[in-house]
Amino acid sequence: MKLVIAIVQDADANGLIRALGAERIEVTKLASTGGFLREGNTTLLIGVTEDNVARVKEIISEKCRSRKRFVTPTVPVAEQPEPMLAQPMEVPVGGAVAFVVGVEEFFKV
Ligand code: 2BA
Repeated sequence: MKLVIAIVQDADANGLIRALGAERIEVTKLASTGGFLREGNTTLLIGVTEDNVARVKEIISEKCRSRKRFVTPTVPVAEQPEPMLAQPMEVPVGGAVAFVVGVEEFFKV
């Protein structure tokens, strides 16, 4: 068994969960926060048999799209040569970031 840990944007989460559910793939949704943007995102725990991993990856690719966000780098005032120099920069976010890890044991009671 494998555990797919997928970090997705909130806007894609419900569609992705619906698509997984339609194929009877179980999922747990966690509210999470990205360390860089400090914005909410969604982390999904998806436990599947090894032969279902490829299908999960396909569904994630179909349902999650890349978006652009603007961030203004925060530089401590004392370190700014001139306060007006901090320009917003564009960062791409997603489609999704996922880890596939081996599961030593899985049980339900
Ligand atoms: P955030 O940490 O909020 O990052 C959002 C986006 O900002 C990232 O998109 C990336 O394009 C950019 N970014 C992140 N760190 C950066 C940096 N130090 N300098 C410049 N740009 C940076 P994604 O790569 O698609 O990541 C989306 C979210 O997935 C991340 O949100 C984070 O919550 C998670 N994530 C990404 N890589 C991870 C990793 N190796 N381990 C754990 N979580 C990860």
